[in-house]
Amino acid sequence: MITVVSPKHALHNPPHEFYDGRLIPPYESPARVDMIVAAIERAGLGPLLPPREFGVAPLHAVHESAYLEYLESAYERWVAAGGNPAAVLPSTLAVRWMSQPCLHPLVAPGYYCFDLSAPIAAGTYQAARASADTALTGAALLLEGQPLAYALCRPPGHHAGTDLYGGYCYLNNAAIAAAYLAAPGERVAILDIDFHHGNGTQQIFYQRADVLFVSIHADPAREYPYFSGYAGERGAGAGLGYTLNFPLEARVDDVRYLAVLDRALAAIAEHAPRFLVLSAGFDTYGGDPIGDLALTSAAYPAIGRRVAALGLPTLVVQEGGYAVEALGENAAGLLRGLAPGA
Ligand code: Q9C
Ligand code: ZN
Repeated sequence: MITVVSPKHALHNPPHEFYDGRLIPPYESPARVDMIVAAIERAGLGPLLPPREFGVAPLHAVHESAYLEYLESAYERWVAAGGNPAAVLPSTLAVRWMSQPCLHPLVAPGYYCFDLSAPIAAGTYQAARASADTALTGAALLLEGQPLAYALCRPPGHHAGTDLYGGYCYLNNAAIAAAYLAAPGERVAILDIDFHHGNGTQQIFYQRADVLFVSIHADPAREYPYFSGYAGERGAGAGLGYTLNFPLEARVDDVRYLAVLDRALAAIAEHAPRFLVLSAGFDTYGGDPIGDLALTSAAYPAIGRRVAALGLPTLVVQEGGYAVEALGENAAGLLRGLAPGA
């Protein structure tokens, strides 16, 4: 199995996030990638390669041009206008009927983000571009015939929508890869097993029938992202029926989780996709500091074996997971379960 990972992830290192009225140290840290890389090397799971460069064209297939232009220059413009050089974090958010696109450099962030957990620091855009290239390289490997690739993306992506960032996510790596794989008219499925609902990925493909989006996550009635991820969200227009949400109650254990996973996998098999993109978060782990599910490390190889039984070329895209000490073991466990012959 090939892992794709870029050293540029470390360029994204904001000093804080804002949560419940407090500036706190970020849960989403560079150490996460280091732990996963070390575990992959320890387990002998195959080579680690740097990403290729794909330019901006595949980003435009998913994100709006004005949004991409904003992200590219947001930090420099913020600092030049007198914003805190530590990171971009807006004070005023564009919500519902107050959503005119005011592009003043200290204000535009509030038009393009939906929460305060995703500061833009000096290296954030470069890291986000490398993260998208990491997912695209994994997609290219599948197109070249690899049965399995792991895109060790950081920052993560599944909360980023066509023109919104938030939830530690700026560019939607999994969506960019899925759109790239779907481009030649192929059907693709995305299975999102991060603890949090993949609201950005859902929004990007909500009206499309060629890309099935299936997500298993904490019930948004009690957990982030709160305003999206309910079972009644099923797609719209041509995409009606091609979004499937499985909200979970608190403290779900391995047995219960795997039973829900089997239902999600049955829906994917019915779609008969050419490729599977697995948005993989490990914040479902019982020890995760921001999750409330109760999976053990043994769940991840079991999840991997079940997903592998679909028999689909699979791109694993790294999303969340904040129990840093266990993150390497959990990620390596999923990959071991997925790898052919495991
Ligand atoms: N106490 C991903 O896992 N804040 N993003 C939650 C919980 C935002 C998670 C605070 C969580 C975003 C990729
Ligand atoms: Zn998450």
